[in-house]
Amino acid sequence: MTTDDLRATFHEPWQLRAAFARSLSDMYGREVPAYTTLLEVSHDVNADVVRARGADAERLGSIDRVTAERHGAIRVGTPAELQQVARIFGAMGMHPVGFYDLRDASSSSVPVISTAFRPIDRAELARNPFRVFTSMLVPSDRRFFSADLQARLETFLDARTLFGPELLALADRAEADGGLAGDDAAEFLRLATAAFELGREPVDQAWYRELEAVSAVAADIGGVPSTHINHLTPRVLDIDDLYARMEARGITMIDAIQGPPLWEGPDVLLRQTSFRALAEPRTFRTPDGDVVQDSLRVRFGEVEARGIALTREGRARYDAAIAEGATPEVWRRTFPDTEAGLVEQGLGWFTYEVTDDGAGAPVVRREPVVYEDFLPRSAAGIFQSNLTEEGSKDASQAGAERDADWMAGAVGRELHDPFDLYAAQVAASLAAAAHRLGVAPETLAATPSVPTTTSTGADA
Ligand code: OOG
Ligand code: NI
Repeated sequence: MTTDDLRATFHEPWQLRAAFARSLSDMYGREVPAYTTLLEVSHDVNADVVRARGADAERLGSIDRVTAERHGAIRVGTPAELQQVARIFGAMGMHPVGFYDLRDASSSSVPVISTAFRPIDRAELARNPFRVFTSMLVPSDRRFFSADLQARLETFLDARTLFGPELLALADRAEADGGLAGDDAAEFLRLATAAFELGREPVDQAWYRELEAVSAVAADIGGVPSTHINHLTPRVLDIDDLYARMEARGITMIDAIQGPPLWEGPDVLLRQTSFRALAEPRTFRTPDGDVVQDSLRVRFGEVEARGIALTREGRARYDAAIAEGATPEVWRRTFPDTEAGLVEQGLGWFTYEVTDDGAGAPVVRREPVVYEDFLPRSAAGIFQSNLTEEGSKDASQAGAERDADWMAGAVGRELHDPFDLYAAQVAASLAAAAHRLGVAPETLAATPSVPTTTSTGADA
């Protein structure tokens, strides 16, 4: 859509979300050229998979959805900053979902807790599933920060402004009015995108290095006066092929693909990998007041393949399998190798749709629900494999207690539970299907092994 088109029309939240994802992608491509290579390779891989597998390739989302699909990652310092982020994403129909504690999930020093902003309704996800993994520093955690460093960090964070008043006012208006008209939408998108550009202001070198000795992630968040997008992740249909093609192009990838192994059964949850953080030029102010050019390696290029969302039971099995080593052998012992098996054992989420068989008879189709969230272990793995320094962490100190309730308070909004969202989506599909068939929803729920396509013989 051109700027002229934007000006002409009212933008609903999903249109703002889709336009923001595109605008961020264009900006990140200019800042990190290797990301553009990643997009090219992703497109090639997806086109090849669609050619080879036909309709089956679109089982977990249409190729249009998958091609446009991105997740971003951002990092902020304080609850006040997180609340502002929530207002900006709220304008785009993105809500906080899930709580991730990365402080313990990683052996290196990652002093953050996180949530993800994303659409929560099925129709909204289908329109554009853009999501942003959002991490917040925990300066009061003594394993990482002394009382003195905490105090200076909080003073620094409280003094900076990441999001200006015009941007926040437009965000609030969009949320209240259910969208923005023409010029306002264009201005909102411009300001929101600019808020996540890499800062050009000189970085206080001594301050940055002091934080970096504790944690490179802490320095990236609290060592600079602005924020930036850390990575923007496209979705691919064959991540093993993508990994090989990137290496063939001479781009160094991290050692592994995080998450489930490559195996013959259904894909579940999430598999992710990334190219290593690249050195980007940054300007520093030295203690003597000189302004010097140096470089930082903090931003990387991640890519992911999404699978079927798992129930709590399925997730417990997943966690156990990952702990065992995530080999194909472990997977064969842990998971059934068909979708029907996942349904029968209550491990995966599936919706039920009634369609017409073409001759007027209703047909129930079972469709897998795509996993829309993240995995703390993979997230920690991605953080960790892109850090050049381990940082320091004093495990003998007690960590600051943080949980989902605390996060909900910090963000100032309801924090949705991902499992509840999947369950509600499935329940809604069952109710609608049962209504169309004139049967009780339990009848369908009790026969979860309906094949992909079943003629029920019932009257519509
Ligand atoms: C976030 C890392 C987590 C993912 O996809 O799991 C993440 C970050 O580096 O800020 O994005
Ligand atoms: Ni990511």
